Amino acid sequence: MKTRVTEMLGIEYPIIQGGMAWVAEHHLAAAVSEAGGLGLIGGANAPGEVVRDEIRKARELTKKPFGVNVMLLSPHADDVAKVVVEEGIKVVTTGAGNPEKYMDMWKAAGIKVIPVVASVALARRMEKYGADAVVAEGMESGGHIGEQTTMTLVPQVVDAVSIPVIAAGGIGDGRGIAAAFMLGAEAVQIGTRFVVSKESIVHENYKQRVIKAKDIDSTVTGRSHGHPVRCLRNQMTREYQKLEAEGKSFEELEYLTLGTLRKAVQEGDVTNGTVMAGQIAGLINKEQSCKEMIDEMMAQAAMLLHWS
Ligand code: TUI
Repeated sequence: MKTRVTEMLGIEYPIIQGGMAWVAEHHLAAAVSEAGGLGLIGGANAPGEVVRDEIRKARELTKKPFGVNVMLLSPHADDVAKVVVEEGIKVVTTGAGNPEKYMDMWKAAGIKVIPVVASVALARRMEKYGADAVVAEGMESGGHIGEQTTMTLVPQVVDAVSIPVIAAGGIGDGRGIAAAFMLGAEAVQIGTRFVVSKESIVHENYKQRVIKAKDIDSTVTGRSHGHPVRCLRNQMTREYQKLEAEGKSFEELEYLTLGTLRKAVQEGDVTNGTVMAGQIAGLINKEQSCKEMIDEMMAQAAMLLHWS
Protein backbone atom coordinates (compact mmCIF):
# COMPACT_ATOMS: atom_id res chain seq x y z
CA MET A 1 0.00 0.00 0.00
CA LYS A 2 3.05 2.23 -0.07
CA THR A 3 2.97 5.03 -2.61
CA ARG A 4 4.89 8.27 -2.95
CA VAL A 5 1.97 9.92 -1.13
CA THR A 6 1.92 7.60 1.90
CA GLU A 7 5.71 7.94 2.17
CA MET A 8 5.67 11.71 1.82
CA LEU A 9 2.92 12.18 4.40
CA GLY A 10 3.93 9.42 6.79
CA ILE A 11 0.53 7.74 6.68
CA GLU A 12 -0.49 4.10 6.58
CA TYR A 13 -3.19 4.20 3.89
CA PRO A 14 -3.39 6.32 0.71
CA ILE A 15 -6.55 8.11 1.81
CA ILE A 16 -6.86 11.78 2.62
CA GLN A 17 -10.01 13.40 3.90
CA GLY A 18 -11.60 16.31 2.06
CA GLY A 19 -11.30 19.73 3.72
CA MET A 20 -15.06 20.21 3.87
CA ALA A 21 -16.40 23.54 5.11
CA TRP A 22 -18.14 23.28 8.53
CA VAL A 23 -17.65 19.49 8.47
CA ALA A 24 -13.89 18.96 8.54
CA GLU A 25 -13.28 20.01 12.16
CA HIS A 26 -10.97 18.49 14.77
CA HIS A 27 -13.00 15.40 15.68
CA LEU A 28 -13.22 14.22 12.07
CA ALA A 29 -9.63 15.11 11.18
CA ALA A 30 -8.28 13.31 14.25
CA ALA A 31 -10.45 10.23 13.59
CA VAL A 32 -9.29 9.89 9.98
CA SER A 33 -5.65 10.31 11.01
CA GLU A 34 -6.03 7.83 13.88
CA ALA A 35 -7.47 5.34 11.37
CA GLY A 36 -4.32 5.59 9.24
CA GLY A 37 -5.37 8.17 6.64
CA LEU A 38 -4.63 11.87 6.58
CA GLY A 39 -7.27 13.93 8.38
CA LEU A 40 -7.71 17.56 7.41
CA ILE A 41 -9.08 20.59 9.20
CA GLY A 42 -11.09 22.62 6.71
CA GLY A 43 -10.23 26.29 7.07
CA ALA A 44 -13.26 27.22 4.91
CA ASN A 45 -14.36 30.79 5.74
CA ALA A 46 -13.19 30.63 9.36
CA PRO A 47 -10.88 33.29 10.86
CA GLY A 48 -7.27 32.31 11.52
CA GLU A 49 -7.73 32.07 15.29
CA VAL A 50 -10.62 29.62 14.91
CA VAL A 51 -8.43 27.43 12.71
CA ARG A 52 -5.59 27.68 15.26
CA ASP A 53 -7.97 26.47 17.96
CA GLU A 54 -9.12 23.57 15.78
CA ILE A 55 -5.50 22.55 15.13
CA ARG A 56 -4.74 22.56 18.85
CA LYS A 57 -7.86 20.55 19.66
CA ALA A 58 -7.00 17.97 16.99
CA ARG A 59 -3.52 17.63 18.52
CA GLU A 60 -5.15 16.67 21.82
CA LEU A 61 -6.94 13.82 20.04
CA THR A 62 -4.13 12.41 17.90
CA LYS A 63 -0.36 12.28 17.71
CA LYS A 64 -0.56 11.26 14.07
CA PRO A 65 -0.07 13.74 11.23
CA PHE A 66 -3.02 15.77 9.98
CA GLY A 67 -3.25 18.70 7.60
CA VAL A 68 -5.20 21.90 6.99
CA ASN A 69 -7.16 22.87 3.88
CA VAL A 70 -6.95 26.56 3.02
CA MET A 71 -10.01 27.71 1.09
CA LEU A 72 -8.62 30.44 -1.12
CA LEU A 73 -11.87 32.34 -1.62
CA SER A 74 -12.06 32.97 2.12
CA PRO A 75 -11.59 36.56 3.29
CA HIS A 76 -9.36 35.04 6.01
CA ALA A 77 -7.14 33.01 3.67
CA ASP A 78 -4.06 35.21 4.36
CA ASP A 79 -4.44 34.72 8.11
CA VAL A 80 -5.06 30.98 7.86
CA ALA A 81 -2.02 30.69 5.58
CA LYS A 82 0.13 32.20 8.37
CA VAL A 83 -1.50 30.21 11.17
CA VAL A 84 -0.57 26.89 9.55
CA VAL A 85 3.08 27.98 9.56
CA GLU A 86 2.96 29.24 13.16
CA GLU A 87 1.34 26.03 14.33
CA GLY A 88 3.90 23.80 12.62
CA ILE A 89 1.42 22.09 10.33
CA LYS A 90 3.21 19.71 7.95
CA VAL A 91 0.64 19.33 5.14
CA VAL A 92 -1.57 21.94 3.50
CA THR A 93 -4.11 21.41 0.76
CA THR A 94 -5.79 24.35 -0.96
CA GLY A 95 -9.11 24.71 -2.73
CA ALA A 96 -11.10 27.04 -4.95
CA GLY A 97 -8.16 28.97 -6.36
CA ASN A 98 -4.47 29.34 -7.07
CA PRO A 99 -2.22 29.27 -3.95
CA GLU A 100 0.89 30.64 -5.68
CA LYS A 101 1.31 33.63 -3.39
CA TYR A 102 1.67 31.39 -0.32
CA MET A 103 3.93 28.75 -1.83
CA ASP A 104 7.30 30.29 -0.90
CA MET A 105 6.26 30.88 2.71
CA TRP A 106 4.92 27.33 3.06
CA LYS A 107 7.87 25.69 1.36
CA ALA A 108 10.31 27.66 3.55
CA ALA A 109 8.44 26.29 6.58
CA GLY A 110 8.91 22.74 5.29
CA ILE A 111 5.20 22.26 4.62
CA LYS A 112 4.11 19.72 2.02
CA VAL A 113 1.84 21.71 -0.29
CA ILE A 114 -0.92 19.87 -2.14
CA PRO A 115 -3.18 22.17 -4.18
CA VAL A 116 -6.56 20.85 -5.27
CA VAL A 117 -6.88 21.41 -9.01
CA ALA A 118 -9.70 20.97 -11.47
CA SER A 119 -7.62 21.35 -14.65
CA VAL A 120 -4.39 20.14 -16.24
CA ALA A 121 -3.22 23.75 -16.68
CA LEU A 122 -3.36 24.50 -12.95
CA ALA A 123 -1.75 21.15 -12.09
CA ARG A 124 1.21 22.00 -14.37
CA ARG A 125 1.50 25.46 -12.90
CA MET A 126 1.43 24.14 -9.36
CA GLU A 127 4.20 21.66 -10.10
CA LYS A 128 6.29 24.50 -11.52
CA TYR A 129 5.76 26.54 -8.34
CA GLY A 130 6.97 23.68 -6.14
CA ALA A 131 3.81 21.76 -5.16
CA ASP A 132 4.63 18.37 -3.63
CA ALA A 133 1.54 16.67 -5.09
CA VAL A 134 -1.83 17.71 -6.50
CA VAL A 135 -5.36 16.57 -5.82
CA ALA A 136 -7.13 16.20 -9.18
CA GLU A 137 -10.75 16.79 -8.27
CA GLY A 138 -13.52 15.89 -10.69
CA MET A 139 -16.99 17.41 -10.85
CA GLU A 140 -18.50 14.42 -9.06
CA SER A 141 -17.31 16.08 -5.84
CA GLY A 142 -19.53 17.97 -3.48
CA GLY A 143 -19.22 21.72 -3.02
CA HIS A 144 -17.37 24.01 -5.41
CA ILE A 145 -16.46 22.07 -8.57
CA GLY A 146 -14.76 22.33 -11.94
CA GLU A 147 -15.89 21.00 -15.34
CA GLN A 148 -13.92 17.77 -15.83
CA THR A 149 -14.96 14.40 -14.48
CA THR A 150 -12.60 12.38 -12.30
CA MET A 151 -12.35 9.72 -15.02
CA THR A 152 -11.10 12.25 -17.56
CA LEU A 153 -9.13 14.62 -15.33
CA VAL A 154 -7.00 12.17 -13.32
CA PRO A 155 -5.18 10.41 -16.19
CA GLN A 156 -4.60 13.71 -17.99
CA VAL A 157 -3.08 15.26 -14.87
CA VAL A 158 -1.03 12.10 -14.26
CA ASP A 159 0.42 12.43 -17.77
CA ALA A 160 1.07 16.15 -17.39
CA VAL A 161 3.04 16.23 -14.12
CA SER A 162 5.75 14.20 -12.40
CA ILE A 163 4.62 14.84 -8.84
CA PRO A 164 2.12 12.38 -7.32
CA VAL A 165 -1.56 12.80 -8.12
CA ILE A 166 -4.34 12.22 -5.62
CA ALA A 167 -7.75 11.49 -7.18
CA ALA A 168 -10.93 13.05 -5.83
CA GLY A 169 -14.58 13.17 -6.79
CA GLY A 170 -16.95 10.23 -6.87
CA ILE A 171 -14.86 7.90 -4.70
CA GLY A 172 -16.73 6.24 -1.84
CA ASP A 173 -15.58 2.63 -1.63
CA GLY A 174 -12.74 0.26 -2.48
CA ARG A 175 -13.84 0.00 -6.10
CA GLY A 176 -13.46 3.74 -6.47
CA ILE A 177 -10.02 3.63 -4.88
CA ALA A 178 -8.94 0.77 -7.17
CA ALA A 179 -10.27 2.66 -10.21
CA ALA A 180 -8.38 5.79 -9.19
CA PHE A 181 -5.17 3.77 -8.93
CA MET A 182 -5.83 2.32 -12.39
CA LEU A 183 -5.94 5.90 -13.67
CA GLY A 184 -2.51 6.54 -12.18
CA ALA A 185 -3.42 8.14 -8.87
CA GLU A 186 -1.24 7.36 -5.84
CA ALA A 187 -3.87 8.21 -3.24
CA VAL A 188 -7.48 9.34 -3.05
CA GLN A 189 -9.29 12.18 -1.32
CA ILE A 190 -12.64 11.24 0.14
CA GLY A 191 -15.24 13.65 1.46
CA THR A 192 -18.86 12.58 1.32
CA ARG A 193 -18.41 9.16 2.91
CA PHE A 194 -16.72 10.74 5.94
CA VAL A 195 -19.62 13.19 6.31
CA VAL A 196 -21.72 10.29 7.63
CA SER A 197 -19.02 8.84 9.86
CA LYS A 198 -19.70 8.39 13.58
CA GLU A 199 -17.04 10.97 14.40
CA SER A 200 -18.50 13.57 12.03
CA ILE A 201 -20.26 16.35 13.95
CA VAL A 202 -22.79 17.14 11.21
CA HIS A 203 -26.44 17.19 12.25
CA GLU A 204 -28.23 13.84 12.15
CA ASN A 205 -30.68 15.20 9.53
CA TYR A 206 -27.74 15.94 7.22
CA LYS A 207 -26.30 12.43 7.68
CA GLN A 208 -29.70 10.87 6.99
CA ARG A 209 -30.17 13.01 3.88
CA VAL A 210 -26.83 11.72 2.51
CA ILE A 211 -27.54 8.12 3.56
CA LYS A 212 -30.99 8.17 1.91
CA ALA A 213 -29.85 10.01 -1.22
CA LYS A 214 -30.33 8.29 -4.58
CA ASP A 215 -28.07 8.76 -7.61
CA ILE A 216 -30.40 11.37 -9.13
CA ASP A 217 -30.62 13.48 -5.96
CA SER A 218 -27.39 15.34 -6.81
CA THR A 219 -27.62 18.72 -8.52
CA VAL A 220 -25.45 21.75 -9.29
CA THR A 221 -26.34 25.35 -8.54
CA GLY A 222 -24.56 28.44 -9.81
CA ARG A 223 -23.38 27.10 -13.17
CA SER A 224 -24.72 30.15 -15.00
CA HIS A 225 -22.45 32.46 -12.99
CA GLY A 226 -19.33 30.31 -13.14
CA HIS A 227 -19.58 29.34 -9.46
CA PRO A 228 -20.90 25.79 -9.65
CA VAL A 229 -21.64 24.11 -6.33
CA ARG A 230 -22.77 20.49 -6.08
CA CYS A 231 -25.29 19.61 -3.41
CA LEU A 232 -28.35 17.47 -2.81
CA ARG A 233 -31.61 18.60 -4.33
CA ASN A 234 -34.07 20.30 -1.97
CA GLN A 235 -36.34 23.34 -1.62
CA MET A 236 -33.29 25.62 -1.60
CA THR A 237 -31.78 24.25 -4.83
CA ARG A 238 -35.18 24.37 -6.58
CA GLU A 239 -35.63 28.02 -5.61
CA TYR A 240 -32.02 28.84 -6.58
CA GLN A 241 -32.33 27.16 -9.97
CA LYS A 242 -35.67 28.86 -10.64
CA LEU A 243 -34.13 32.29 -9.98
CA GLU A 244 -31.02 31.29 -11.95
CA ALA A 245 -33.24 30.43 -14.95
CA GLU A 246 -34.91 33.83 -14.57
CA GLY A 247 -31.49 35.43 -15.01
CA LYS A 248 -31.06 36.82 -11.49
CA SER A 249 -27.66 38.33 -10.76
CA PHE A 250 -24.84 36.47 -9.02
CA GLU A 251 -25.15 38.81 -6.02
CA GLU A 252 -28.87 38.11 -5.58
CA LEU A 253 -28.26 34.38 -5.78
CA GLU A 254 -25.32 34.54 -3.38
CA TYR A 255 -27.54 36.31 -0.89
CA LEU A 256 -29.99 33.41 -1.09
CA THR A 257 -27.31 30.91 -0.04
CA LEU A 258 -25.58 33.02 2.62
CA GLY A 259 -25.11 30.93 5.75
CA THR A 260 -27.15 28.04 4.36
CA LEU A 261 -24.37 25.43 4.60
CA ARG A 262 -24.03 26.15 8.32
CA LYS A 263 -27.81 25.99 8.65
CA ALA A 264 -27.82 22.48 7.18
CA VAL A 265 -24.69 21.16 8.93
CA GLN A 266 -25.32 22.59 12.39
CA GLU A 267 -29.08 23.15 12.63
CA GLY A 268 -30.07 20.21 10.46
CA ASP A 269 -32.23 22.32 8.14
CA VAL A 270 -31.92 20.08 5.10
CA THR A 271 -34.93 21.74 3.41
CA ASN A 272 -33.76 25.34 3.18
CA GLY A 273 -30.08 24.74 3.89
CA THR A 274 -27.33 23.74 1.46
CA VAL A 275 -26.60 20.02 1.70
CA MET A 276 -23.23 19.81 -0.05
CA ALA A 277 -22.37 16.23 -1.02
CA GLY A 278 -20.77 14.46 -3.94
CA GLN A 279 -22.52 12.39 -6.60
CA ILE A 280 -21.42 9.26 -4.76
CA ALA A 281 -23.95 10.01 -1.98
CA GLY A 282 -26.28 7.47 -3.62
CA LEU A 283 -23.78 4.71 -2.84
CA ILE A 284 -23.31 5.65 0.79
CA ASN A 285 -25.87 3.91 2.94
CA LYS A 286 -24.64 3.64 6.50
CA GLU A 287 -22.94 5.40 9.35
CA GLN A 288 -19.67 3.77 10.46
CA SER A 289 -16.60 4.90 12.34
CA CYS A 290 -13.81 6.37 10.19
CA LYS A 291 -11.74 3.30 11.05
CA GLU A 292 -14.47 0.93 9.86
CA MET A 293 -14.82 2.91 6.64
CA ILE A 294 -11.09 3.00 5.92
CA ASP A 295 -10.51 -0.67 6.83
CA GLU A 296 -13.43 -1.75 4.63
CA MET A 297 -12.40 0.42 1.68
CA MET A 298 -8.75 -0.62 1.88
CA ALA A 299 -9.59 -4.33 2.09
CA GLN A 300 -11.79 -4.06 -1.00
CA ALA A 301 -9.23 -1.98 -2.92
CA ALA A 302 -6.37 -4.32 -1.95
CA MET A 303 -8.31 -7.33 -3.21
CA LEU A 304 -9.16 -5.66 -6.52
CA LEU A 305 -5.62 -4.43 -7.05
CA HIS A 306 -4.09 -7.75 -5.98
CA TRP A 307 -2.08 -6.10 -3.23
CA SER A 308 -0.92 -8.77 -0.81
O1 TUI B 1 -12.69 24.01 -3.08
C1 TUI B 1 -13.28 22.98 -3.31
N1 TUI B 1 -14.51 22.70 -2.85
C2 TUI B 1 -15.25 23.56 -2.09
S1 TUI B 1 -14.74 25.08 -1.51
C3 TUI B 1 -16.21 25.31 -0.78
S2 TUI B 1 -16.59 26.75 0.11
C4 TUI B 1 -17.42 27.56 -1.12
N2 TUI B 1 -18.74 27.52 -1.07
C5 TUI B 1 -19.46 28.14 -2.01
C6 TUI B 1 -18.85 28.81 -3.05
C7 TUI B 1 -17.50 28.80 -3.13
C8 TUI B 1 -16.76 28.17 -2.17
C9 TUI B 1 -17.02 24.24 -1.00
N3 TUI B 1 -16.46 23.28 -1.72
N4 TUI B 1 -12.71 22.01 -4.06
C10 TUI B 1 -11.44 22.21 -4.67
C11 TUI B 1 -11.61 22.82 -5.97
N5 TUI B 1 -10.85 23.79 -6.42
N6 TUI B 1 -12.55 22.53 -6.87
C12 TUI B 1 -12.35 23.35 -7.93
C13 TUI B 1 -11.26 24.13 -7.63
C14 TUI B 1 -10.65 25.13 -8.41
C15 TUI B 1 -11.36 25.81 -9.38
C16 TUI B 1 -10.75 26.81 -10.12
C17 TUI B 1 -9.32 25.46 -8.19
C18 TUI B 1 -8.73 26.45 -8.92
C19 TUI B 1 -9.44 27.12 -9.87
O2 TUI B 1 -8.87 28.07 -10.64
C20 TUI B 1 -7.80 28.80 -10.10
C21 TUI B 1 -7.11 29.58 -11.12
O3 TUI B 1 -6.76 30.73 -10.79
O4 TUI B 1 -6.84 29.05 -12.20
